[in-house]
Order: sequence, then C-alpha cells, then structure tokens
Amino acid sequence: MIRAIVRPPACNFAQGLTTCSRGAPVYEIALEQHEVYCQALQQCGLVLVRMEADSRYPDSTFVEDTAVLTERRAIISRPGAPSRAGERDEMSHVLAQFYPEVRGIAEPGTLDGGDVCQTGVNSDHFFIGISERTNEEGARQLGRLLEQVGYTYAFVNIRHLDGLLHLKSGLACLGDNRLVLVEELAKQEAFRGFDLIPVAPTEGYAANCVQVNEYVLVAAGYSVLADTLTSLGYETLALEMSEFQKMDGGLSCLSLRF
Ligand code: CIR
Repeated sequence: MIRAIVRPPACNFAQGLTTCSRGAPVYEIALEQHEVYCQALQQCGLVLVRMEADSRYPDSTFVEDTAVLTERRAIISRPGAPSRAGERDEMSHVLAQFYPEVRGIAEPGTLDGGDVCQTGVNSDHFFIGISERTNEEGARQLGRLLEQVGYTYAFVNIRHLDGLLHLKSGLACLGDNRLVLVEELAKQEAFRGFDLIPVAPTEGYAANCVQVNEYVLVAAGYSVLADTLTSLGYETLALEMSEFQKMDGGLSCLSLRF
C-alpha cells in the first residue's frame, strides 16, 4: 500500500445523506479534520492523490464507496444511493492513471466500497457485505470479479443489523488474521477462525479503524479500543472525526488506499 486517494468535503457537505442525529456538521471543522486525516496518511507513508471537492455530490468526500482497489484489479462500484451514483465517473478517470484496466459493477447490481473488506494487506480473502446499499447482484458481480484474479470471498448480510450503514461501519481487518468488530457481527459464520477483537458496545463507532503499514488510525475519544490495540503492539494515531460521524462516515470512508 503506497497511495491514498482523498477528496475534501464540498461546501454543501451538510446536505449529504445521514441517519445520525448529532446535528449538522460544520464545514470549516470538517475541512480541518480532513486535512489532519490527510497528514496522518502521509505520516503512515502514503503518497496522496488529491481530488478536487465536488459540490454536485455532497457525499463525495467518502471516496471509499466508489471503488474497490486490490493489488490485482481495480473495480468501480455502483453506489446504492441514487444521489451518489454519479461519483463513479470522475473516480474512473482517476483510476485510469494507475490501473491498465478498470472493471465495474453493472446494473442492476449496486455496491458501495464501504461494504468490502480485504482481510489484510496482500491477503487473498475478502468479506462482501450485503446492506441497504449493496444488493445481492452487486455482491455476486464483485465476487466473480475477485475470483477471476484468484481471490476468495464470503458474503456477510448486515441488512438486519441496526446502525450499520456499511459492513466496515462495524468491522476492520488488521491483517495477521485479526478482525476488530462490533458485538452484532461477532457471530457471523464468515468470521469463524479469525482472531476477534471485540469493540465495547459504547465504542461501536471506533470499530471503523484503519490499518496503514505499521499504524492503525482510530477515531479520537474511544480509549478502550485504542488501549487494546496499543497492548497488542500497534502504533495508534487518534483522529478527530466528529463532523464526518455526523454524516455517518468513518475513517476508512475518507480514502481509497492502494
Ligand atoms: C452516505 O450515506 O453515503 C454518506 N453520508 C456516508 C458514507 C460513509 N461511507 C462508508 O461508510 N464507507
């Protein structure tokens, strides 16, 4: 993993989709938090590919949902929310600079990148969430595209779980067979055989942490998980995420790392 695609929030970021009742985000604070996030990725050793903000799409700062990037293949997603569908076009142009071929999810499939989790950097296995945004057809198409280049996958249906917009809203893969996850996901068959690091019910938001090289980015204010990760030997970087949390977004959503 050497690069990360990022895109700052647009001025109308507060008009994006949300189910959260924490109030409207403050644009200036969101911009600051985004910049600190970018600096953290650089501190972790990543080179940034910075896209311009785009006010046609208030949710476009959550770039993770528009693609699935692997070592062997890039796949443009087909976001499940109609207001986000157009975000894939510009992302396709950006990806064309880095991948000789970019495959895509086709109608009637829908898929958000936030529902897709590789079990570790360079690992061969993926979890594909089926959610309100990712339908079975989109999940199946992605499975086939991954299989064609030698990967395996397992589906995880999260539709019946309250409060999880995407699979990665409640799950992070740290490599070394380790998964950080919320209690609601712990009993899923797909996670059997992995070492589970459960997140306390009061810290559910923190499950969306991000491993980048020898660091793990964690949302600030969730000390139980941060302490657990530190005791396991990870170097954690705590980042303020309040304004993105108000829009249902977490750390992983703000970048595409590849
Ligand atoms: C949305 O509802 O699409 C955005 N407000 C939040 C997307 C968060 N993305 C993610 O969890 N991967």
